[in-house]
Amino acid sequence: SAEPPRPVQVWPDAFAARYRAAGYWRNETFGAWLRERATAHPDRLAVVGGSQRWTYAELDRRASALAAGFLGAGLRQGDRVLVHLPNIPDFIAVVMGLFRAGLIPVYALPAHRITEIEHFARGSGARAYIAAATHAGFDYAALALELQGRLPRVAHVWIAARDATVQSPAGPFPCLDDLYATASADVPASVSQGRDVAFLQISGGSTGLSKLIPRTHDDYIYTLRESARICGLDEHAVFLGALPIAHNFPMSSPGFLGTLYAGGRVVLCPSPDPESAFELVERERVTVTSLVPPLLLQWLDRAPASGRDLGSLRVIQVGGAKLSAEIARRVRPVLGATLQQVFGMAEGLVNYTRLDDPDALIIHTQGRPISPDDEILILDDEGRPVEPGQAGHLLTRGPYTIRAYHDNPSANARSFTEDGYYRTGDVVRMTPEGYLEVQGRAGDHINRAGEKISAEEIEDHLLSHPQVFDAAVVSVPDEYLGERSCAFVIPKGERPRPADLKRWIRARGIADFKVPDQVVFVERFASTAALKISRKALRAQLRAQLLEQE
Ligand code: J2J
Repeated sequence: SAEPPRPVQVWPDAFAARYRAAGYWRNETFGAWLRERATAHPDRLAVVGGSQRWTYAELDRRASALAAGFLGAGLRQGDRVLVHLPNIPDFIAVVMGLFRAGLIPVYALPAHRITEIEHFARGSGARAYIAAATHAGFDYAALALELQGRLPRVAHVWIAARDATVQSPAGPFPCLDDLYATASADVPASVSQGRDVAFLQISGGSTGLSKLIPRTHDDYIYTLRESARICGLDEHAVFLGALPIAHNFPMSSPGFLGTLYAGGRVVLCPSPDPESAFELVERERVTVTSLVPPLLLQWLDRAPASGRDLGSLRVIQVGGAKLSAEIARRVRPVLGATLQQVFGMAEGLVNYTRLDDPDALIIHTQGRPISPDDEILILDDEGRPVEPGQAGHLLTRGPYTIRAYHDNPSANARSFTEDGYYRTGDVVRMTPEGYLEVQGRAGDHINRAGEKISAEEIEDHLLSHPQVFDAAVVSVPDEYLGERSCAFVIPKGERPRPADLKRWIRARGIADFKVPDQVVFVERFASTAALKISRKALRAQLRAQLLEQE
């Protein structure tokens, strides 16, 4: 079979030249800057998690050992490697080791299951899979076995914990701890160039399955540098990774990578529950963290009675889904920190409110772009610019927004204009100050507490059930989650029980957050009679019907 294509990301020459001339792209690489930091301040703490406390020198050494181990096992520069790890220090050593070796991480969320992992492995042509043995009650080593059974191309598996007992047919899976022990004296700081693809991030997926997003060293490091500056990070910064750090937000805005880039310390919280986070904030004197709105709600709710000293917190970033002004207002009085709203996307564009902005902007807007070269278009349904201050579709291009997904011509044709703008699918308006307010989405995904769910993907799973004739999945406003998912189902023959349908979906091997929160049975969809009604129109109608009933 043909070799799968290598990931690339190319901007037209004139744009690339402009971004280099402006100093955005500096031909820096991940492997090289980590070595620079480790040389400049070897003994400063870089990563804290569980019982581990790694200095910059230690992180650098581990990255080199892993790089040597991965290449020694037979992986070749440019190979893709699925990274399926929770918030543990190994996550950071692994990605830094992959960067150093010129290998390309493909990030999966801990919640993803075999169906999604297989999709990412196929789409990227991955040759290796790295996971924890078990985490939060799930057996990732068993998933590894299943994956290799389905896709023999994934020839290499590494498991994070030494006590992994799962045997592959060829014996126990090797573990990272064995690689850390490898001698690695002759690993170069970096074998990559700035323009090379550093990793594949996954898209929120508005239609169908997630797409793969190739980001280069040049473009991503630019966002780290600027995000760290905008968020006031320096060597004194202590960043708490509370959301799963495979998410683009806690990874790069400025996230754990931006914190390390700035020479600060990353503290990893392996569980999302606020009490674990508060304990770490107090113990490690955390200064900044990133949260999605529902998690912020929990923090606001539980911080006062937690008995923890949270006085070290300077900045609470909130993004991933719309934050209401009501809640935004409570951040400073309750948590004693400055709120920063963050409106970003794994495809590129990130907007921040600035720390010294007036309260009106911090509370009511989702910020303004990182770069003076982020180009923003707000268009009406016919593709014409809206009047100033009016809402419209957000399109963007710039020095860190991709021009194409990996190996996906049909998605590229849909998601990018001919002159290279990315269609975000978001509906926004711009304030006179040039700040964006997110109004909603044009596309049909569900933004469930910051996790994006494609309606189409879940409908396909429902349709595979023998007692389902047709299905439409819609988002419903939810006080706590922001949005929850509701599946309208036309049964075929005997009506299945909602719980059985949910179990069916789960058994398809997909992330738990994608299982419909609510199932409503209907006899027919009113307008499917008019044969050509779009799914989009149908979903809108069903959503309206549901809201009316409530
Ligand atoms: C409303 N909607 C928002 C916000 C994202 C930083 C922050 C977030 C993400 C992210 C990210 C929103 N208000 N503040 O990658 O680097 C919705 C929009 C957007 C989509 C992108 C980062 N912040 N959104 O959430 O790729 O609909 O990235 O297009 O997961 O989340 O989702 P994702």
